[in-house]
Formats: sequence, C-alpha cells, structure tokens
Amino acid sequence: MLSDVDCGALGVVEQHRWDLMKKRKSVCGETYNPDEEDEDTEPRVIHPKTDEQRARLQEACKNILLFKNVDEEQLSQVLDAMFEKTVENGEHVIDQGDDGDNFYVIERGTFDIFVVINNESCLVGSYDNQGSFGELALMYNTPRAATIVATSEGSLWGLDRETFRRIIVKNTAKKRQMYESFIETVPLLKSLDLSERIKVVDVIESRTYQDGERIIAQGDKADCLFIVECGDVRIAMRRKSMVEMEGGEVEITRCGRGQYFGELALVTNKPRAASAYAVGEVKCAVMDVKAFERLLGPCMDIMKRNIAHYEEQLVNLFGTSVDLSEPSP
Ligand code: 1OR
Ligand code: 1OR
Repeated sequence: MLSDVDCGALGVVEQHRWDLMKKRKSVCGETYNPDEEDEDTEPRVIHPKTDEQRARLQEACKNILLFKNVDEEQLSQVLDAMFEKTVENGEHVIDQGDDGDNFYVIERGTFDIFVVINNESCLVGSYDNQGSFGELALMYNTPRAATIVATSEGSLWGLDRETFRRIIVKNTAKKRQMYESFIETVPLLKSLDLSERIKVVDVIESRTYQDGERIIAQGDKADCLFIVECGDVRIAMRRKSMVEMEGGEVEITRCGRGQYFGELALVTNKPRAASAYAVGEVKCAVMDVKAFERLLGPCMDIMKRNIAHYEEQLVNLFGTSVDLSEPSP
C-alpha cells in the first residue's frame, strides 16, 4: 500500500505533482503504434526459476494492474523474464533522475518514496509489503520521477525495460485505443487535456458485475472510484430516520454509461454513503484512490459541486438536513 506522508509541505508536493505532469505531457501525448514493433525479432529474456520461486512470483504479481490486460502467453513471458532481487535496509533501488532500467514488483519489504522538491529531498509516501514501482520512466520515456529506498531487508521481482516495453507498453497502447472514444464521452473528465486522459486510461481497470450484484456497500471503507462503461447502477441508501422499505433501503438515483459514483467517500475520507447495485450486467472502469488523487485534481471542482447537490437532494428525499459525511447508521 502506498501511503502519503506529509513532508511538511504538502502544498508544495501537490504543486510538484502538477509540474511533473506538465513536463510529461509531451511524452505522454506521443502515440505508440502497437503494430510498429515486431515482437518476434526481439530476443526473449528468460531467467530460470525454481517451482518455489515461480509460485512466490505469481503470488506477488496477482494484483498488479499493469499485468491484468496481458493474455496468458504474454504473462508467462513476463514471468519468465522477471528476476529476483534481494535488497538491504537502506539500499537505493531507484534514484530520481536516472534512466529507467527495470520495473519492480514488491514481494516483501518496506520502501520509502522521496521526491526532490525545491532542492530538498522530501518523503512523499511509502510501500508496505505490496505494490510495484518504476513503471513511469519505462512507460513515458522519462527520467526516474522519484527515489525509492528500502527501509527493511526485502525482496523484489524486476522486469527489464525491453520486455516491459515489448509486452506491457504494447498492451497499454491497445488499452488506450480501446478506451479512447469512451473516455472522451465521460463528462467528469472533460476538464482534463488529452495527455491527462491518457494517464487515466493507463490506470483504470475494467470490472464486470452480474444483475443484482452489490458493487459498493454503504458504510464500507472506500478505495476506488467507478465510471459506468455499460449497464445501469442503482444507488440505494438506508437512514435511521427512514420508514423501513424493502431491504431497508431506498433507491436514490441511477447511474448510466459515462457517469461516475464512489467519489464521495474518497473526497470526504468517510465510509461509503450509499450502496450501489448492478441492474443487468454492468461493466465499470475502476480507478484506485492513489490514482484518483494523482490524476483527478482538475476534476475536483465538478465533484464538489455534485456533492453539494447531493446534500440538497438529501433534504428533499429524507426531509432532514443531514451531513453526508456523518457516519452511516
Ligand atoms: P519511475 O520509473 O519514475 C520512480 O521511478 C517511481 O516511483 C515511479 O516510477 C513510480 O512508480 C514511483 N511521483 C512519482 N513517482 C512515484 C510517486 C510520485 N510515488 C511513487 N512513485 N508521487 C507520490 C504519489 C503518492 C508524487 C510526488 C510528488
Ligand atoms: P460513496 O463513495 O459515498 C456511494 O459511495 C456513492 O453513491 C457515493 O459515493 C456517490 O457517488 C453515490 N447521496 C450520497 N451518495 C450518492 C448520492 C446521494 N447519489 C449518488 N451517490 N444523493 C443524496 C442522497 C439522498 C443523491 C440523490 C440524487
């Protein structure tokens, strides 16, 4: 898990994020033609592994988003190419400004993330025994954007730049093509420019839900935002003051293609204010909270305006003025 750490200048950190984003714009805007590189002419990288190592590697990689869109054969090539790297406490795995050589998946260990802001190295976050890092320099052809230092002894799985670009970046390009027209139609993302929208596509994951399946449960801790790709989502709420309805909940609204939900808890840092259910088969683009914070800053005004609108609706529907950020009953 990546956790934000205040380095005493969070405003500066935010500003730096934007500067970083602006700097990357030109590179990120470059189109990558997935058919341009002939994968069969590239030599394959293979690091032999024991069964035990392969099992550990598979476990470490199972939740890595960048690996989710690759097919079985490609994933097998990726796993073949990965190599184990043990690290000592205090070791610098990546130094900001360097060229990108490898992408890393964490098997175990804790790591701090430092970024130079106003000539000062600032602790901006950390990883705790899971996750991955080192993808930005390889994806956008930029120098390393942060320094990663081990804060315990640990073990990583590295993937070389060539294999990463041949398989992962190629897949990312396909994903961009696939989502290009959909993402253009999402009103929430209208205030983002093209390069920012591309970054959104790079971090989203598609999830499918069956009719009636609960997507969000009221009162749960929140970790992602949803944008409806197809189908309808029913938002339902229960309140203490409410006359018991069927299932103890009342439907408050529906979201269709292009609309988003699940932002409220991320913005307010509170539990989910309502539940969400699939009506028929539903597909959603899902973005985790870290990507939400990193990429959707420019959309915050729109979300906040809508949240103010929720408060008004709440009064109309339940006749009481309630703070949406109050803990759910
Ligand atoms: P990279 O290839 O640039 C450093 O090498 C890696 O650190 C980078 O890929 C990311 O995988 C990882 N800003 C930039 N890079 C970050 C950040 C980050 N966090 C992790 N990495 N910020 C922190 C966001 C919580 C923004 C700081 C201003
Ligand atoms: P969340 O993260 O709290 C539930 O998870 C989501 O339901 C919430 O974000 C919103 O995206 C979505 N009040 C509260 N949440 C709402 C509302 C809403 N509408 C959609 N959500 N309204 C007022 C309650 C009577 C809106 C009525 C139109």
